[in-house]
Amino acid sequence: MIRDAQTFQHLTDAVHKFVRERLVPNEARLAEEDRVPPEILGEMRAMGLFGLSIPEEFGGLGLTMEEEVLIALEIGHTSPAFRSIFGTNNGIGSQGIVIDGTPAQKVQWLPRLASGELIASFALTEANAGSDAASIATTAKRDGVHYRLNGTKRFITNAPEASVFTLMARTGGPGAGGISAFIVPKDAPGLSFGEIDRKMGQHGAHTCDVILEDCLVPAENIIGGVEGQGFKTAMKVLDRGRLHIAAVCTGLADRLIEQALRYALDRQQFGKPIAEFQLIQAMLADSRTEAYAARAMVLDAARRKDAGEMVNTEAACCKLFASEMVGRVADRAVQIHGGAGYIADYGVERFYRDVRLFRIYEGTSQIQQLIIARNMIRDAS
Ligand code: COS
Repeated sequence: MIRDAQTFQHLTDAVHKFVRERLVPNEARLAEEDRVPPEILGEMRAMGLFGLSIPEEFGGLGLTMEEEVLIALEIGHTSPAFRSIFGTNNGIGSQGIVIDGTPAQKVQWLPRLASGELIASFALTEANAGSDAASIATTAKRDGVHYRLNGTKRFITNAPEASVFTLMARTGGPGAGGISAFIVPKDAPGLSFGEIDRKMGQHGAHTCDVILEDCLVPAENIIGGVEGQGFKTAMKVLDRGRLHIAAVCTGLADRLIEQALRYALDRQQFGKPIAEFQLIQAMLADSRTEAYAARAMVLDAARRKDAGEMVNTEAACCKLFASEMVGRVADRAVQIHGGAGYIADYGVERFYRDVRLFRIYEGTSQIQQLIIARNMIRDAS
């Protein structure tokens, strides 16, 4: 099927409406109950949100990177924990299979990920391998028709809900070249979970440890069918993921600006709306400018990716700028709300806590800086 502009516009309009009519009114409930309401999960599945980036031949919508970014800008308008539950199916949880999987792996896993029947998760991080991803200690040793995995993965998004993991483990020597990526079903013998982590924000999205004790995974589940390619798979997946996160940050910044502006227009002090005071206007204008810049960056990087360019630097620039930007925007939104910004009822403080994670996961701001500068130096020499 060739998707035309009209079909995509229809999807964008539907997501826009869904976010405002179904997700925004349930934001407080999501945080309080610490879970995505089950009926909303069903609606997300029906809309195809779990398969946005999975190719059409495997039942997904097969969006281009630019289209995916446009949808992420819409989704960004609400609590990030709503996106989290289907974000891994479109991003880090499925893309290893989409990009590097064998034809048989694609047929076996992608249709059920696209429909949302299965929830995907990405397991790279460990207690002693966060930013330094190439130093993971989890091992995978060939044992007949299986690999035997041992180790513990930490802070794994959606792990408690996940049915299947893209999981990096060491099959060879030290460093990036010794790492392989595996498709690990949650019911693989020897796999168990730690307690759900108690987090600062993004309540409703869950992380926990994934523990592998002589965990047996069929040998055919090694992504791409070859050992030693797992680190590269993870890095490619993260390039896409970082663009996605940057778009979500930008959508959320727009939401917070809208909310802060509305408050500034309503709130009267010294006999007039505070929006008429230039110091408030400066905060609104700075937020608007920075969100506009982030939008332009992420759309440009997405178009480059669609054109076949390697966007390692651009993805890092987008993730760095947009995640830091939404932190400043959320801070100003709290400030414009004054005392009300610190009170839970207004919801701004919840976003202030939620956005803090964007500067950390899928590579900290410092790792993005490192990637950008390293690539600059490489290109100059
Ligand atoms: N696409 C394709 N290949 C890539 C790549 C990319 N984006 N980035 C690196 N590679 C390749 C390199 O080309 C290299 O291949 P060769 O050995 O054939 O030359 C190999 O992968 C190793 O790369 P590199 O030498 O850059 O590895 P480093 O250990 O130096 O990587 C960084 C350092 C910081 C880039 C990496 O550890 C990283 O991204 N860390 C952050 C991890 C992260 O985001 N964690 C969040 C977990 S998910 S919530």
